[in-house]
Amino acid sequence: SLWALLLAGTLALGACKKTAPLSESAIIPLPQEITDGGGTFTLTAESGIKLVGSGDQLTKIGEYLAGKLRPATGYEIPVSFDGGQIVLELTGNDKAEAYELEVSDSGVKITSSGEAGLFYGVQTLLQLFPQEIANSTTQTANWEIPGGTIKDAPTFEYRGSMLDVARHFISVDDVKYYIDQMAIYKLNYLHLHLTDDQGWRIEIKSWPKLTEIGGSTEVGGGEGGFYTQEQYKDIVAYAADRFITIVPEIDMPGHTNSALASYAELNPGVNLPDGNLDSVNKAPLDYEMPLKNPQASELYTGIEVGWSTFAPKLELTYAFVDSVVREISEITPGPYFHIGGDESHVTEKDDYVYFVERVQDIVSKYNKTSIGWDEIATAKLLPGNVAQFWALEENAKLAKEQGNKVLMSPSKKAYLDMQYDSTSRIGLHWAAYVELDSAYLWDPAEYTEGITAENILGVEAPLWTETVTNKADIDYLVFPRLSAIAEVAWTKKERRSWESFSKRISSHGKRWDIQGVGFYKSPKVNW
Ligand code: TNX
Repeated sequence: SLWALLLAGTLALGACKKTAPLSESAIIPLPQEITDGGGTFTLTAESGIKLVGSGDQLTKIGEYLAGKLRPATGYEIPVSFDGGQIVLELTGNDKAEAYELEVSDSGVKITSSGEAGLFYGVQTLLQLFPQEIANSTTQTANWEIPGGTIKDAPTFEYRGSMLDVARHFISVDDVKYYIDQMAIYKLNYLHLHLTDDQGWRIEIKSWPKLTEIGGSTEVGGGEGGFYTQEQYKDIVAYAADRFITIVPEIDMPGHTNSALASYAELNPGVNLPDGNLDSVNKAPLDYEMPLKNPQASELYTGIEVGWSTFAPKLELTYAFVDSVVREISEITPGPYFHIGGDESHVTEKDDYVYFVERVQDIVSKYNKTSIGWDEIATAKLLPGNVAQFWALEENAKLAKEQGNKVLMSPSKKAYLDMQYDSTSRIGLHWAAYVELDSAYLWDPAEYTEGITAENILGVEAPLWTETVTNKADIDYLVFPRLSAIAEVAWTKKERRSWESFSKRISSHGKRWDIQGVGFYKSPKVNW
């Protein structure tokens, strides 16, 4: 009778753990359309993944899914074109991000006309399994998922995040970790802020001192670091396998002290060896170059902004920018090159405009589209170029008036380096304190007056790293806010609610705990 009691108890417990309907699953970002169906699908030791269609990445997507299912289940999960209950069907060969997912007693089917869409279907599927699936060692669990259909597609085409690897250098491994996390939330652009006053983080073969000198320190005086071009290519490829495009940023003409410290001749007021200024100073604006000995600036490890500038009237500046843009463009398959342009407080206004226009031309010569912080909209933008809104609404409007799109990164909502509240152990608060609900409760198309969906390329959440020195710091500031921003970018406004999000995010917290992601346990959520 003791056994009967135990058995009854176990059955009762099992019944309590009944799989919730598909429409109540903790999927983030919330899919656009979910229809509950009868039945459930259970993954077993006999389950496999069947690929249908052809495409370079199809097998990789199947292996990615299997790689996520194998450790916790301990199952073999073969991937083949022959058979399997989990079908990944590629119906075309386009760039579609939309997908459909069907779950029934007999199996799972994900369909898309694009590899990216298929990959997103896989992310959704992974979130349907019990949280134990996040373990790296074998668990005993009932690997059951609810039946029904999901039809999904993103609201905005650009869904990004930024890592400032300049203020504090971030290792290749940590960047890859970040890419893995982004992929879970269907984010598709990673913007790398590769240069700033405190550090130059990308090898430029024709200007080697940039990394030798400019890469040698960071905020607080640590040892800094940089990516070789090979390492950068490795990051690009790792991201591409997760349908994430790298956007490299060289911030200029301000935020350039690390370059100015590396090369004396980039500083305004340099006296050439032959004393002949004409050879470098061919810019059409008149420019009184004070004659003095070439002098590089000092390396900088503080966190003030807005005090450095390239010399916009010095022709050598453009030869330099040309080399940098050329070398980076050659190893960047994505369409965008970020030219910075923020907080150039010591650059003369006319010079600033002239500089931004010439740099846009250089970028377009190398077949890239420029993105710049919103200040670049004070210059004449080339068609297709993008202004990244972070502070000034009038700049967003200038971009719109020129027929250019805006990338939405309002600092009061999307800045991952803002403290959650006054007690947060790291972070800044010049824009706002950004609690999780605040990061969630806004809509890109309604945030700035006059800037509507048709003017918006997408959303990006930047992580500035003045106060961020390691992975634990990244985890703490980024999660759970990045998940909130991802949903703001993906899910249409009418479907979003804080009440629903705050429930779903708690289930993601359990997975983060399993995986050792040191997220911020916001008091707004019942974790
Ligand atoms: C402003 S946002 C900056 C960065 C700082 C950030 C800190 C922007 C375009 N410029 O240089 O790191 O504030 O929150």
